Amino acid sequence: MESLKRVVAILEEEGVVEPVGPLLLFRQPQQLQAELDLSLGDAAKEDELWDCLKKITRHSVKTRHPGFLNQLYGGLDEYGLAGELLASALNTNQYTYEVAPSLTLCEMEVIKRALSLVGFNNGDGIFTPGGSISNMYGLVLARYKKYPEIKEKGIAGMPPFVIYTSQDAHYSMTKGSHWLGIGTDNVIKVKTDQRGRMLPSALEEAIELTLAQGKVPMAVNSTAGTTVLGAFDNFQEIADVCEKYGIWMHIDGCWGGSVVFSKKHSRLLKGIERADSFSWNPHKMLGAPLQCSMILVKEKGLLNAANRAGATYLFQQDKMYDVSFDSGDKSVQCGRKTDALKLWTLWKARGDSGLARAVDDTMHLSRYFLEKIRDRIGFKLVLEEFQCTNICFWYIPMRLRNKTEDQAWWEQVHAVAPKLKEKMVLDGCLMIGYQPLDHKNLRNFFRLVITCRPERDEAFIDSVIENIDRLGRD
Ligand code: ABU
Repeated sequence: MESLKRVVAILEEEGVVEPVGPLLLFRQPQQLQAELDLSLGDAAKEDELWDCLKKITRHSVKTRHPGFLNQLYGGLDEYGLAGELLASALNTNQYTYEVAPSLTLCEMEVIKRALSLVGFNNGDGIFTPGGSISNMYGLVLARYKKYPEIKEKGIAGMPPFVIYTSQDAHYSMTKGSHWLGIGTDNVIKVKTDQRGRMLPSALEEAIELTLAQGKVPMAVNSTAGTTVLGAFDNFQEIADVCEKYGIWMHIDGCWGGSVVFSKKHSRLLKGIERADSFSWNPHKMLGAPLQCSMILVKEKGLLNAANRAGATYLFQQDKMYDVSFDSGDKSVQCGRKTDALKLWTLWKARGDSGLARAVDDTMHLSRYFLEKIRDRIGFKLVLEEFQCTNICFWYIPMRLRNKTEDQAWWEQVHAVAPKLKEKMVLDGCLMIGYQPLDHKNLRNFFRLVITCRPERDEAFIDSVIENIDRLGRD
């Protein structure tokens, strides 16, 4: 309890609880290394330890600061934090009912409700250590469903498997293909339209090519909320293609899956119930503490069949309770954090309607920002409309305004975002991510992301625009 009190004191003193100061006191890595004595060896004196932890906190990014608009996560739901703290303090493992009785039931309830929102009526799911792993589960299940013997025999001697994902999709498919022995050459990046949505016709062409090459189409990964442009694929049309060719359909809903709560915006997810698996990260839009990710599967029993190893020291079949409540063999991990509790707590506190309101408000604010910068001098939109709460734009400083937009001009615009980002970070008022999109021939642009937490208002969004203008002055 003494430690907990000291942690709370640090959080208060260092502006984590009420993030009113700068969102970061930036130091270059060597400078920070010199300022923080992090060396390990002899036991530290108690005061030295706490002083060190205070400094670590001081030099951490205050992601609860409203100016943190940098990633697909940000802020922190206070109820989520309560669940996270409790889970950490309980310090147990999600794998068996034996060591996590009530937490097992929490995970089951959250998964049941999530399955019902996605429209998987007799499905299954588990929490995983993050979206990339959730997506990898999708690939493992796709392959197991087609060739269950792979579990015992391995992939030697099999024809090459091919995965289809979009040019705008998250890179986890590339990483997953390597880890699963599929190979990154066998990940086809299907062309997208201008807004970043996978083109179903291009998907079909790619599948035909795979078949002509004697390879095996394994899985299609479509996306609900792409990482940069926030695009939602057309799930109905992609499901038609998957059904036609008998290919597993996975949806990476890690970012945009949370719109499922909103009556107004859930139309973006039309057709998701036709997928075979779905990944969702409430630690993104909803502000659940990192990490909070799950894989949802349409077919009950498949997770267990694919991953089961039957360790007899852990999953004894003659236990004193119904062992179907042991979830551990559905997972590739052995030890598994009890991540469900933080989402259960957050969801229980806010209710479906509270979460719907949070999503709607966030969508509204992103539209407000979009309309505010649409015709504002110095701002140039990457797209006319955005489907999610990522709003992408270039900032055009005074010296580059009203000039011909030739290659030399774009070279200069490309250099603006990193420079302006540096100013934001050093000023401590804002953090907004930037990136190029090479496949769309787009030079560095900002991606401002609004999440449900902390709650922001229109006045704050106005101040963001003013701050960008102030820092972007030549
Ligand atoms: N896992 C994708 C998140 C990347 C981002 O926060 O921008």
